[in-house]
Amino acid sequence: MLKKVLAGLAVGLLATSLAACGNSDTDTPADDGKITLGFSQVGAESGWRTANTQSIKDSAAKAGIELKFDDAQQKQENQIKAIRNYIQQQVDVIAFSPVVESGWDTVLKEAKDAGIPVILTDRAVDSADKSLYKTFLGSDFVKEGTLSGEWLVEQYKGKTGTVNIVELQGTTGSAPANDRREGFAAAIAADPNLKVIASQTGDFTRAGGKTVMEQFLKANPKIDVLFAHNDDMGLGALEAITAAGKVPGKDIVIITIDAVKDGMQALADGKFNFIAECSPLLGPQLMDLVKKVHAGESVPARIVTEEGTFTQEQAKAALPARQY
Ligand code: GYE
Repeated sequence: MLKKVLAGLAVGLLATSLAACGNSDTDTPADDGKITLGFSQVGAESGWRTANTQSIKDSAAKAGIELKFDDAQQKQENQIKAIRNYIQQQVDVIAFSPVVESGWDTVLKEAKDAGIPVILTDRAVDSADKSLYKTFLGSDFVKEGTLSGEWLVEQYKGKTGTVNIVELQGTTGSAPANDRREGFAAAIAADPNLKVIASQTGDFTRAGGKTVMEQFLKANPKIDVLFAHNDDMGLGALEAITAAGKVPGKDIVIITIDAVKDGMQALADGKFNFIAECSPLLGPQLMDLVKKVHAGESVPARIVTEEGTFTQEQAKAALPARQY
């Protein structure tokens, strides 16, 4: 470790001359025998993301993997920059959670040409060339949307009259926003009374959820249901709903996705009505995959996270043991 720090210092001081001589053996990431993983995280936009970052950091330490971590602040350009840095530093493996689905082919090709395997975690890319990454570990977002929609259909079974739904979408162009929207829309199509009357992005943040919900409430006198693509936007929306003199969970039925602690608390308190779970605890599986791809072993092309759903009663029961 000390050797690495000193090597790092020397590299810093002599950056120009070293660059001229090419790579020095003393600063290659693998010189202490550890696998080096470069990880580019989306940002810190939600409770889910905080738990995901913690899981990745904890499990890297536990697995003895040297982690280089970068927070892209929800910007694709920052992620591309981080990935290019990891390529230049010749890390052993690169993993990242792509903020949006499109626009990754060039940088992924650069990693491939440099012989560095790439693992996608949490979110997918839409690259047609599947050889650009080794595997994708994460949730089935379409299913989360479907389960949310199916629950709603069940609630309004046998009832008459139009049900006005507003939707708080996740980050525009992100896999979870695209897929959750799609799954939900397909499920509620089973009941023609269920109508999405407004749908807009709140960027997966509490602040976004609050602002957009305020606009929804102003523009629509009758809102029966809110479908928020994550807990945080739902939590932000609670403030707007209360401020508008309505009772969340009663006047407006609220469905969210994630099941982080604050969301589960709102569900147990009767402010939310249903949550489709999305697990952020991807770290341990990711580290296993990192070891395998580094060793040249083959891994499944897609690994789907296991998750369930929660009603208010189930949230009350699960809350005391909830880790995040
Ligand atoms: O649902 C949301 C976060 O990509 C699954 O990103 C993740 C989503 C999660 O900001 O809370």
